[in-house]
Amino acid sequence: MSSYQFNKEEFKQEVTSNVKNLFRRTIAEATPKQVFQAVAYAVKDVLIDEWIATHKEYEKEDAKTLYYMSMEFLMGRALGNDIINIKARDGIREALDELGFDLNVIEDQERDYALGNGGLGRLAACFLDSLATLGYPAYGCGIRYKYGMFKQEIKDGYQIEVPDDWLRDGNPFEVRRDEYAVEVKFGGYVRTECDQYGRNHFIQENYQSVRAVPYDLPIVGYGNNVVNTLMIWDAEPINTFNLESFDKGDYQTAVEQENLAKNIVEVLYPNDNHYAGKELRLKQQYFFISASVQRAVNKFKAKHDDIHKLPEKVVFQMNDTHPTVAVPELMRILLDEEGLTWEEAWDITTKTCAYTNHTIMAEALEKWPLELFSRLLPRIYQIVEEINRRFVERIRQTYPGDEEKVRSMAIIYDGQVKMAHLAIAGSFSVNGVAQLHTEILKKKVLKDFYEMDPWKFNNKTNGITQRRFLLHGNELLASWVTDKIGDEWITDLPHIKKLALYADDEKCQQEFMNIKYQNKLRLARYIKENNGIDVDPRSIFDVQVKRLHEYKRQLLNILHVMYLYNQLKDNPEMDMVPRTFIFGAKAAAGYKIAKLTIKLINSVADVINNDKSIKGKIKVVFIEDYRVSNAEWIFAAADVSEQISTASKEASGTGNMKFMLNGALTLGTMDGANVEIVEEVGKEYAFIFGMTSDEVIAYETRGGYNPMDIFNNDQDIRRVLMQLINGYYAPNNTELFRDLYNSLLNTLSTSRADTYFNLKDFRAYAEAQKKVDQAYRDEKWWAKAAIMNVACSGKFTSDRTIQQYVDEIWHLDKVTVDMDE
Ligand code: T68
Repeated sequence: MSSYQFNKEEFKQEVTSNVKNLFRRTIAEATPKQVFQAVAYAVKDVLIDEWIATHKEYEKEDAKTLYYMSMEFLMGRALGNDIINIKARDGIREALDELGFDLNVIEDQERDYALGNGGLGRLAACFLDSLATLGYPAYGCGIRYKYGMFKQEIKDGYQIEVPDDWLRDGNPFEVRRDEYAVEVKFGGYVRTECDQYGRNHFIQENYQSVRAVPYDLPIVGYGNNVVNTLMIWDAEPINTFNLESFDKGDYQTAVEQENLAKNIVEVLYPNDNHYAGKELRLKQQYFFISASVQRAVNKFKAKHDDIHKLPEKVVFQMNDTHPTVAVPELMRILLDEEGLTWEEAWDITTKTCAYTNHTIMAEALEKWPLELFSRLLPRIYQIVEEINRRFVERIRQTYPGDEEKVRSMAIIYDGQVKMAHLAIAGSFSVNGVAQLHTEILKKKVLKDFYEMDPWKFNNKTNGITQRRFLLHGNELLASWVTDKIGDEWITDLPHIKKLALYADDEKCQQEFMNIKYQNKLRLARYIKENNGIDVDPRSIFDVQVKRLHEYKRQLLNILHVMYLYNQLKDNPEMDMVPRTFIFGAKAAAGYKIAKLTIKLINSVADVINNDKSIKGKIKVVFIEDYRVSNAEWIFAAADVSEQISTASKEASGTGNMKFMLNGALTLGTMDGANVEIVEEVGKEYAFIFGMTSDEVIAYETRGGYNPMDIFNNDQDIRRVLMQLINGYYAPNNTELFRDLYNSLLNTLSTSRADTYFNLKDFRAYAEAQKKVDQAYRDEKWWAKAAIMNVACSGKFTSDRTIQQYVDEIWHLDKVTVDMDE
C-alpha cells in the first residue's frame, strides 16, 4: 500500500498561497491564527483525495456500513491528529519552521470541537479514530451544535459558563453537503386513510418541518489512506419565506418553522449522567436521527432494490438511549414509505439496531412524558404504542399471570415512554462498557430483560486511542517507547508489553522519570500561565480530571486534602513528599452541589497555597476549562490517577486508561474498568481502596448507612466537616458550604445522607494516600511501577474495543485503500 508522500516545498507554497488568498497577506505578515487556517486548508487538500478514494472503495466493495449514532462527539482538535495520521507531522513541522512558525503554536490556534460532555462523547471520538485506522466503513452521525460545551471560567472561585462559539472563524475541515439535505417533520396530527385494498395509510398533517443539512468532517485513519466521515446535521427553515405572499396562517407557520430550525441545533445540553426532560432535547434527538436514518436508507436504496436486505449492509449503533427514536423512525420508513408489513419491518429493524448502555444511575434514565412525546412525534408515538402492545403481549406469554413483570418491563408505563426499554426491545445487541458494569446490568438494573433475552447481552470494555493520548499528547514518551521496542504499538497497542523488559533497568527508569519530569515542567508552565500558581515539578502530581459529579467523589478528594492540611498545621515538621493536588472539572450549569464543590476546591486552594508555614508541601490547583486539548498535557504529567467513584457507579471510565497509558499509578476503587486495569497491571502497581460494588449495593438495599456514627466517632473527620460550616475556608460567609455539609450528614427529603459513601470510604482512602506517599520515596520502585502501567495498557486501546464490536455485533467488511490505482 503506498501512502501519501509529503512534499515540503509544495506544502510551503500552498500555505503561502492560502494565506494570500484567504487574508490578502504575505506569509511574513500573517498572524498565527491565519497560518493555522492556511495550514488546515493545505492539509485538507491532501485529505480530500484520500477521502474520495475511500468512499469509492466502499462503493466498489459494497461494504457493510456502520452508522454510529450519537448526540455527542467530543473530538478535540483536528489538525495535530490529522497530520500525525497522514504521517506528515515532522515534514510539516520543518516546513513551518522554515516559514518562521512553530507547529505547536499553530496547533494551539485551533479551537476544540467540544460537541460533547465527557466520557460518552469522547468514547465516540476514539471509536471513529479506531474505525478509520482499522479500515472499517463507518459514519459518525450527530448534531452540528452552534454552541458546544461551554467554556469554563473561574471567577472568585466560582464556575462561570461562557458560550462556546466554536464556528466563529469557520471550520476549514468541514464540507457542507447540501445535496443530501432531507426534511424532518414535527407535530401536527396523523390522518388514517384506507385504500381500495383495505390497507391503512398514515399521513402526518399540519406539521412543522425543518431542512436537515449534513456537514461532513474527515476522520483520518493512521497511515492507511482511509478517511471516514463524521456527518453532523445543521437545521435550516424549509423555505426561506417571502413575507408578502403568505396569508396570516402561513405567516405564523413560517415564523414558527424559522424559529424551530434556529433553536434545534443551537446548543449542546451540558448535562452528563443526568436526564432533564426538556422538549427541545427530544426535538434534537428526533431531528438528527430522522435525518441520519433517512440518509442511510436512501444510500442503501441507491444500490440495492430489496429493502429486506438492509441488515446485511447497514447497522445502527445507538450510543446510549439518546438516539433510540431510531427504532420507531426506521419502522416508520419501512411501514409508511416502503409499504412493508409490521412483521417484515420489525424483523429488519431489530436486525439493524444495537444499543450501548453507559450508566446505571437512575437519574440518567430517559423517560419522556407521553403528552410531550405524542404531541411532538405523533406518528412515531403510534408506532411506539404498537411496539409496546406487542412487547407486553410477549411478556404476558412468557410470564403468565406475572403483572409485576409488565410493570417493570413495559415501554410505556405510568404516562411515560421508557427509552431504555424501547432500545432493548428494538435491538439485537445490548452491551455494557466494562465487565463489572455489564454484570450489574444483567444481575440488577436490566435483570428482567436479561432473563427474557439473555442472548442479546454482551460486554464491550471501553478503550481509548493511543494515537491521540500518547503519540500526540506525549511526544517524549512516545519516542522513548518507539526507541525501545519499535513503533508497532501505534497500531497494535498490546505490543507495548515488551516495555516490561525494561521496567527493572535502572537507566530506563531514570530516562522514564526524566520524561515524566519534562512533562510536569510543561504542565507547571501551563498552570503558571493560566492560574498564576507556582507548582513544584518535583512534587507528586496527583490528578483528578473528569466531569464534576457527586458519584465521582471530587468531594472525597478535597476533604482528604483538608484533613492532610490539618495534620500539617498540627505538626509542621510532618514528613511527607510534597504533593500537588490537581483538579479539572466542569459542572452542569444547574447542578448546585457540583458547582459548590468547585468553589470549595478553590477556597481550599486559596488558603493552602498562601500558607507559608507549610513550606509548599501541599499545593491545590483547579485547572480552568478542562477539555480534550489540555487533557492531553495533563495525562502526560500525572503521577497519580484519581479514580475514586463510589463502587458500582462509574460504568467504565476512560480517563483511567489514558493515565495508565502515560505511566500514572491508579489510586482507585474497584469500580468500572479500574477492575480490569488492576487485573492487567497487578494489584501491587496500583492503590486500591474502599467498599466493593457488592457492599455498596448491599447497603443501598438496606436504605443506606448512618454517617452520623462516623461523624461522632472519628474526630479527624469531624474536624474537617466542621471546617465546612465554621468559616475556616469562607471567613465572610460561614454558611457558604452548608449544603455540602448537609449532603454528607443530613437525611434530606430528596436523598439519603452521604448517598455516595464519602465518609464511609474516607479512612480507607486516607490509608491508600499514605501508601502513595511512602511508595513515591522509593524512586526506583515508582519508576518500575509506572513503566509497568504503560507496559500493561495494551488491552485498553479502542482498536481492541472496535475489533470486538466488529466481530461480535457489527460484522463489517474491512477495506484497504490504495492511492496508486
Ligand atoms: C460515561 N457517561 C460514563 N454520559 O459515566 C463513563 N449522559 O463511566 C463511561 O466510561 C463513558 O460514559 C463511556 O462509556 C457519560 O459520559 C454522558 O455524558 C451523558 C450525556 C448526556 C446525557 C446523559
